[in-house]
Amino acid sequence: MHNKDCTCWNCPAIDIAGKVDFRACGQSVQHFKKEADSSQETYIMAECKRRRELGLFDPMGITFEECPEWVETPYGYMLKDMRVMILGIDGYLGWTLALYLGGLGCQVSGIDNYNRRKWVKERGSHTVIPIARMTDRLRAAREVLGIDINFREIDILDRDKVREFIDEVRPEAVVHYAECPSAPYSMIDVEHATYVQHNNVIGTLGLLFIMRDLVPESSLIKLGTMGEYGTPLTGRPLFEGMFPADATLKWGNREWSMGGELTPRDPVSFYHVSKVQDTFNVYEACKYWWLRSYDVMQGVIYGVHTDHVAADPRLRTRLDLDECFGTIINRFVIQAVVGFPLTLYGAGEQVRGFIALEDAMQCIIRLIAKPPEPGQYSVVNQMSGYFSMMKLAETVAKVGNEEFGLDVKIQRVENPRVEADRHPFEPIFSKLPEEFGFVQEDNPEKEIRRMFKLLTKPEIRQRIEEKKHLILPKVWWSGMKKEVGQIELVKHEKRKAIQLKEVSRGTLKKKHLESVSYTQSD
Ligand code: USQ
Repeated sequence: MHNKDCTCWNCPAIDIAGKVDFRACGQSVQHFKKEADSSQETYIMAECKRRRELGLFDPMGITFEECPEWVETPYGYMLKDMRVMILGIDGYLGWTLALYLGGLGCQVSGIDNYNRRKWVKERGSHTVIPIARMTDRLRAAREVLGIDINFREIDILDRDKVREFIDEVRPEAVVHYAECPSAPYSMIDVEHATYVQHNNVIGTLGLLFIMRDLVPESSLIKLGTMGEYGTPLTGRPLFEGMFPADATLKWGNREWSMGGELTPRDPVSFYHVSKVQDTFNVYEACKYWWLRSYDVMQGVIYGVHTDHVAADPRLRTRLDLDECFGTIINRFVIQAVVGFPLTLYGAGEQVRGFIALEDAMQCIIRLIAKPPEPGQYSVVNQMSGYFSMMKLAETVAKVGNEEFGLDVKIQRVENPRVEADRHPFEPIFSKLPEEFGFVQEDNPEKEIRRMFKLLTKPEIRQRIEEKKHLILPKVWWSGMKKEVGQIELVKHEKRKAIQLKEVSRGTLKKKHLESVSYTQSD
């Protein structure tokens, strides 16, 4: 169990009492650990809200393994009937996570204002997998899975209502998905850019104050994005939020340690900028108020499957095809189903980190199971592999052609975004497997196959046909408004040549090369 040695110090069920120097919080919690039982200057005692009979005790004295309130699950020890609140519970990830957590015996609550449904409707689109209304979702969760979800229709910007609900539920972990997730949506015009930044940044900032006042001991699992880092052309590794202890900065003939400092961010849209702003706000809140947070830099998600959402049609999670809310692998499979040539933007050699829906759920649950220490702000890069867009298109085409009898073509279209489409990429994503026991269970090919099975059903194919005209992008980062034009249909031989070029390019870092050759044979 990855969290067996955690102690009450990590547990959201304790109240901290004692003489604490709140100025020395954040990264320096080690200091208190050392001093806990010796110094007269600083000491901390704990009181357990679940086991009042213990009185005041040393928070480092009882481990999760020893505590009867922490029970074994496949994801580590978890607090019995843990109260987890999901902000944005009606979305692609929120709904899926609610069922997953409910299945583990957590008391799940959540808020949503149905904005995701509204944004997609505003773009003239719909989810290609039909989803039920919230009342029907909740009823189905109860009837089919025996899960009771405490839902409230609330906008994250309505701070009074959020405060009231958090006060009522007193969540022990808060998962924050209540943001607009779309880069293209934020680039439509000034109204959309300001709307996305206001919704995301102010929503999160308000939440931080509410958590400070009501539940400072709860962990905040905050959804960030790998896109915060951008794709530095220097090839510098994308560390997990902060520089490792042995990183140094050299300038002239001087040298400094960079260990523990936030790494540079280079976002790629106004949406991504909102996530960077969140990073700083959450980081500061942990520093000022001893809040505890995992900031999750998530790669691009793909897939539709977990056992829970597949248990009944009313439990399905959404899947979008439009340029704003459909993400690449999902869009490619959707395109393939209706014979639309897969849309590679630009050269198609961009590389991004990816993670399957089910694996992403596993990661979040493992993070909930191992809460950060008071004041701890920690970043995890949540992805399970990285691939070029061309490689992904090839994989979708291969599975579609060979296993589903389709005729899948690939096209290169003008790239409406401002992004490097040839670049080195060396993400570090070792914390989740090494510190939280994450084991990858899914991969693009497996999930693509599963998606084809579902999406080739006549009623879903029909829903895709109805919105096919929304596949080609019209939102340009430059502000131009026109549908992108085709550059070329990519012939099979050319696809092969591009991949070979990828592996032979001398400027790429060794690790990147390994990844490319790995994905070729995958
Ligand atoms: N792309 C294509 N063809 C398409 C769609 C996209 O070539 O039809 C390319 C884009 O140019 C981009 C890459 O695929 O280089 C990824 O695009 P995407 O639309 O799948 O994802 P993105 O806009 O990066 O945003 C998505 C989620 C966002 C999350 C982000 C993680 O919408 O919420 O933060 O993935 S990351 O990309 O790591 O920043």
